[in-house]
Formats: sequence, C-alpha cells, structure tokens
Amino acid sequence: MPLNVLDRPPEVHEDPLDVIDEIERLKREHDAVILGHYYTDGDIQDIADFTGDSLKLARDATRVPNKTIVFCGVHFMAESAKILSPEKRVLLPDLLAGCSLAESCPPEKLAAFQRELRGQGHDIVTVAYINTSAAVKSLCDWIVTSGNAREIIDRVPADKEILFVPDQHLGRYLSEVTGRKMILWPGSCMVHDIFSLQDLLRVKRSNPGSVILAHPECPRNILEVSDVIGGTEKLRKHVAGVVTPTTFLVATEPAMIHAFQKVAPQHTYLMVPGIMASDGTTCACNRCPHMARNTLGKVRDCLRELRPEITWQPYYDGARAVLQRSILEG
Ligand code: CIZ
Repeated sequence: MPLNVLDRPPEVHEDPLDVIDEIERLKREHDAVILGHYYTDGDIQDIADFTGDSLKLARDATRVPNKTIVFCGVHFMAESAKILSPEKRVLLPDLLAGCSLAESCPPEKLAAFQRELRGQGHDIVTVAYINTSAAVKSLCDWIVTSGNAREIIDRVPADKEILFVPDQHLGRYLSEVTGRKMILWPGSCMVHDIFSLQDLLRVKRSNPGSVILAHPECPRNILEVSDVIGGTEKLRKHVAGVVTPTTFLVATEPAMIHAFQKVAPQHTYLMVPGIMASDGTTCACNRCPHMARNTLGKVRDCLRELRPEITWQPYYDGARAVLQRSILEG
C-alpha cells in the first residue's frame, strides 16, 4: 500500500561533521576526488577538492589522477567529464540534477532545424553552449562555455553563419561582443531569466556606489544596466581584483556568493531579487533547483553505493571529438 505523506518516517537528522568524516573516509577507500561547481551550496564547495565553472572542472576531471570523480554539479557537466575521461568512474550525487537550458534543445529538434536551415541555403556552423546533452553536442561543430566562448567564436570562418544553441541571451550577448551575426535558438536559463529589473534598480538606488555583476545568460534589460558582465570565473577574478571594500549586486546563481566571499571577503554581496509576484512579494527563485540537489548526504551515499554513475553511451562517441577540440585544445 502506498505511504501517505503523513505516514512517512521522519528524515533522520545527521550531524554534518559525521557525514563529512564519512565522505573523507570513502574518498580514500575509492580513490575519489570531488569536483564542485560554484553554483552548488557552500557546504559542497567547502568539501570539494576542486571548485570551478564547467570549463575549469571539465579540464580538472581530465587531469586528476583519481579513478573516481564525484561531480557535484548537473548532468551535462558530469556527462562531459565522462566523455573526456572515459576510463574514470564518474558519479553524480543526484541523477535528476538537470538543466533547463539543456532540456530546451532536444537533439531531434536541433537536427530538424539544421536540415531546414541548410535546405534554405544557409552555410551554418553550429556552436553549442556546454549546457546541452551529449546527443546535441554530437550535432555541433564547437562547444563553448561562458569562459571560452569569445575565443572559439573568433575561430569560426567569417564566411560562415553561426547557429548558436541553446541560450538566446548568451547568444545575443556574444553576437554583440564579437560582431558576428547569429541565428539564435530560443532557449533560456530558468535562473537567469527571472531577475527583476525594477527591483534591481531599487536595490542599486538604496546602495549608492554599488556595482552590478551579471552573468551573460541574463536578459538584455539586466545586462544593459550592469557594470561587469561575465561567466562565473571572470566575475570571481573581478571581485578578487578589487581591493577597496565594495558592495556588489549579484545577478547570477546566489551560491556564487560563497565563492566570491572566499576570494574577496572584504566586500558586501547582495542578491539581485527575482521578479515580483502579483501579491507584491519578490520570489527567491533564482536558486537553481538542479544544483541544489547536491547535498552532503547524497555525496556520501553515492560514494557508499558507487552510484548513480554516468555510464558510457554509444552516442558519446560523436560528442567526444567536438568536446576535446573545444575544451582541451587551443
Ligand atoms: O559554465 C558554467 O559553469 C556555467 C553554467 C556558468 C558559468 O558562467 O560558469
């Protein structure tokens, strides 16, 4: 008989310090290393052996000598690590940690759109943000992250048209900074799509001298009023380079503030509010629900059980070459 919600046994409370001790023991037992994205909670970033954006972590995954990688991030990141290091065991603490951008671009739809464009005479090069599935990557010519996008787009011959997938805001921003015309896929990130311009301006007004940091996945209206635009690694380097204590308004996933505080504790960081609901309350919906699936308990459990594991899929073969040349070479 199914359990009624009220009949469920209460969750056992575990002392986080005991969980961390067990994680350390299991890491030694299984020769494991923990990679943690800047968008995971602070306690996950703190136990990670390496933290970073998807570019840095994908590279770290190929360089670490360990047999097992626990990838605290989302599915496409762990998948990319497996594709670039097929000989390693890659664990993702929660297989449901997906990505709204990756979901917005199914491979069959992309393949059909590419056929349609080619049929109309467009000579396209498809550039995909790394926030895509391996099946989509295998249909693309280049994979970019917020950290290497400009550099890679500059390599696309000028006589080619660029189809950029799946983030329309990042694509539009890159088109502006590189001067390359692009055909944009209409995807967007659920976290960055939702900042409220009105509330951002209000916070800015009540914090004179504050500096707005924005991720290029934000819509144009947010980028237009921002002082520094960049991927997480660029923003982190920026705050670390500012000596004078400053108030930064942060228009990206709020867990990033933990990474900022570690390199530049002299500053004050304020989250940019999300859009206002009809009752006048401002949502706190900028937290990525997928990244939040990474918890200490799940990291411990995946090391105990050695699953969920990202296992090799036949279609990974098609994504390997493009990932290698985009992420590891050049
Ligand atoms: O590339 C990444 O890791 C993401 C998702 C954002 C960023 O700018 O680092």
